[in-house]
Amino acid sequence: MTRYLNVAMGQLGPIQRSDSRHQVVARLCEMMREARSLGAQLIVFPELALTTFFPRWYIEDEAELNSFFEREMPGPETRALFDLARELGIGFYLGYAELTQEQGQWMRYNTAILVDQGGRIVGKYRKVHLPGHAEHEPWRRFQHLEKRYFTPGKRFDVHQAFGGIVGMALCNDRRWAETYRVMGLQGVELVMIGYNTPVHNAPAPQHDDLSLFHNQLSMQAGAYQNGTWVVGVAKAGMEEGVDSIGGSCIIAPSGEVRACCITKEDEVVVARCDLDFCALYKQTTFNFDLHRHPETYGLIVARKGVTLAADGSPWRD
Ligand code: CDV
Repeated sequence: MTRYLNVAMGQLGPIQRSDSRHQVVARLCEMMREARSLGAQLIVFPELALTTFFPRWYIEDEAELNSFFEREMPGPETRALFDLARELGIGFYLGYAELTQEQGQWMRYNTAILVDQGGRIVGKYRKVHLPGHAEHEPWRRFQHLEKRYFTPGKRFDVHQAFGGIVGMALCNDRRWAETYRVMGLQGVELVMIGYNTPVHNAPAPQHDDLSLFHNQLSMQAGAYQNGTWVVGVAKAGMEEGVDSIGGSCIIAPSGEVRACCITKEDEVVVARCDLDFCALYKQTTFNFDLHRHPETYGLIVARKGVTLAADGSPWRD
């Protein structure tokens, strides 16, 4: 029997700083209901979907910073999402800021969880590629302090769930080929990626006009080169004076866009994803066993950045 999975994008419009968790969770619940009524078995929400995108501010007060984080999941405000998921029989992916204790030390992560149709957490992912900067840089129109506020995650795991092999990533991860390939090597069939991408890129404003193009380009390449579905979901629109792209889309293993959102507001769009369609790519052009040459790829893990000799020529080990 063909393994169809009906997946919804739960794109969010902006969340302002004054919006309460209660208000945001109510929006998410409404989208969950809509998704289920459209036949979805799983809804994918954006990165940091419970609050405004707070890394845009340099926040010195610990208590204020921590107010954007969740200490437990589900917590008092988010439990409604889990209860509704169980009631409706729909799973969800949710991005949020995680505050947790490890060996007596408080740690902050940019996290996503996967919750099954019974309301159980079946996977957790902590963002690996944290963009931006760690110090206050007042020359920017707005800050992007992910490197200050979060510790990078360490793994790209996949999970057996929703009738297939699924994986998670967050925002900037989608621009890196390694993200998809590490999951591709574990047989991933559906990669979920929530994002917050400002239109304006302070270090490279020349890219601003290409923001939507780069968004789609990265996810299409990742999908095709690994024979997997990719579901990319934005928090979009004008949030606290900063405009972020929409462009949420579901991409097939062929690299084709299967469905996309057309607004920068709360929007639900559902697509039927045939997980068996992945095999058409995984067993032919991208049959890793037949065609990859890992013995030639050593530099990918041996080197972090480009290494050149003093005269600018390529460095040979
Ligand atoms: N939240 C993100 O990771 N945003 C980055 C921006 C800063 C470029 C992104 O890759 O979309």
